[in-house]
Amino acid sequence: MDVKGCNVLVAGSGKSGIGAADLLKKYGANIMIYDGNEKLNKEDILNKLEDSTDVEVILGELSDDTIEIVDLMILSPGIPVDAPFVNRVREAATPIWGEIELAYVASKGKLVAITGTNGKTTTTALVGEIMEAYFDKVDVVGNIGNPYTTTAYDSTDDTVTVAEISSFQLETIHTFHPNVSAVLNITPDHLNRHYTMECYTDCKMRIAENQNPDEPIILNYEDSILREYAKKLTNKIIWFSSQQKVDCGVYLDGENIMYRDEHGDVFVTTVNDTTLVGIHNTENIMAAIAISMSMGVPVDVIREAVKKFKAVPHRIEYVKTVNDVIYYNDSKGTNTDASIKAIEAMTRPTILIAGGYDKKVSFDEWADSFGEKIKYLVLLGQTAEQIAETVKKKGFTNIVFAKDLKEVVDQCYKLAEPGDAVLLSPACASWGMFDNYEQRGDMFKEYVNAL
Ligand code: UMA
Repeated sequence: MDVKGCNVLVAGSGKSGIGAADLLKKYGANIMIYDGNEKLNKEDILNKLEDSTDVEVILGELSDDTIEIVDLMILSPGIPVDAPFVNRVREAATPIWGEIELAYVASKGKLVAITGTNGKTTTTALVGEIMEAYFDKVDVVGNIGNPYTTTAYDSTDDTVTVAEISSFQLETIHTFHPNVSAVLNITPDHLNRHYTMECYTDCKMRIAENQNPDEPIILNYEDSILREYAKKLTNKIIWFSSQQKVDCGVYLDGENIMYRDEHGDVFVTTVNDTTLVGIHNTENIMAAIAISMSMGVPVDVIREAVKKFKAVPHRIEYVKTVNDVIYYNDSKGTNTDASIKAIEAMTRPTILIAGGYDKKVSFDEWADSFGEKIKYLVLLGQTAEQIAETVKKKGFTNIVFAKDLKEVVDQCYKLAEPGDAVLLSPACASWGMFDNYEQRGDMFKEYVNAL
């Protein structure tokens, strides 16, 4: 990568920005880190860098003088591509790359990229473990919380990189080219950023735009949006389906997960040989199998790795049982579809905790999934009122409001009776009240463990 002596503006000083700046430094670029949050401390940002020599930090407003000297801007995923300062950089005809584009350009070896509205973290973690069981050098990166830029420099021709990729990250790719890609599902999410489902879908499908026709894209046959979109793809499609046999790909035959290609059908594993629960997790496993088979991993290695794999934290995670009430942390249920899956996985009368950052989505379908299972709804955050109005229209009135997560847990403790479950599955992002969903989930677990 030839950026020596170039003036590179790294926008965003979160994980991605720091990863990008560290990487660029190794290639000899002149680095300016810009963050719109003027309350941040410049020293704190510099201290996060491996080498902060000659790195400039700019907070708050970005001047025209700075924009004029910038040769390349690296954008963090959380910054909208139509933010005013981004438009100003674009108008100056300065190239804009996302953090994953930068990492891709700098990296070597093979790349597996996984996207989808839900299940991407579980699937990425599982694929990572399968790859680690077979290949010598594996990096698991991306939206999962480990920026791709932190591993790119040390990658070699033998490295296998498994990347969880969000729609935000796909907006700013150019040459990003996975050897194997996967789109697990597409349901409404992040519509405040992408505006329409069409734009959101187009953005997700960019994951495969640079792939050659013989390189596989793994798709969920039961997702109507994906099945429709597949008609216009020129890629090699490998399907997975929890409902029917597919001509080429992974399917469920009773409890058996099978793989089929032109050579015939192969038994891979059974749904009983895993600790993951719910049909959505069976789909994640099937996607991971399709990806791993495409990467040439033998079936017995896949079977063993699936068996050993444990659920990722914050995804329908068991926390504690208090007075025969089971508390579950599903803080990663940051959209309605993920939360519906958690509700479906509950087998007891449930007190549901929901609400958070407003992504401008409807809560109708989510409220319809309550059935008789949800006893009480405890609400917090920006969307609390909107959610209350939606569920009231459907005749659900057992609603309690709380000002913070501590009060939420106290309310649940009072409301719950032996035999109930308490489920934190907010159907909303955590932003605004928490740094991220991990912090929200960790705080919830802390309060529950103190009961
Ligand atoms: N910022 C601005 N201007 C803006 C917006 C943000 O300057 O308009 C600054 C903020 O002040 C902050 C910095 O940008 O200092 C944060 O950057 P960021 O939001 O891109 O966050 P990172 O720490 O770099 O984390 C990002 C991903 N975050 C988002 O996409 C919002 C992380 O995904 C990811 O793990 C990480 O890169 C490593 O790749 C989190 C996420 O919530 C888990 N993802 C969404 C999701 O899963 O639904 C997409």
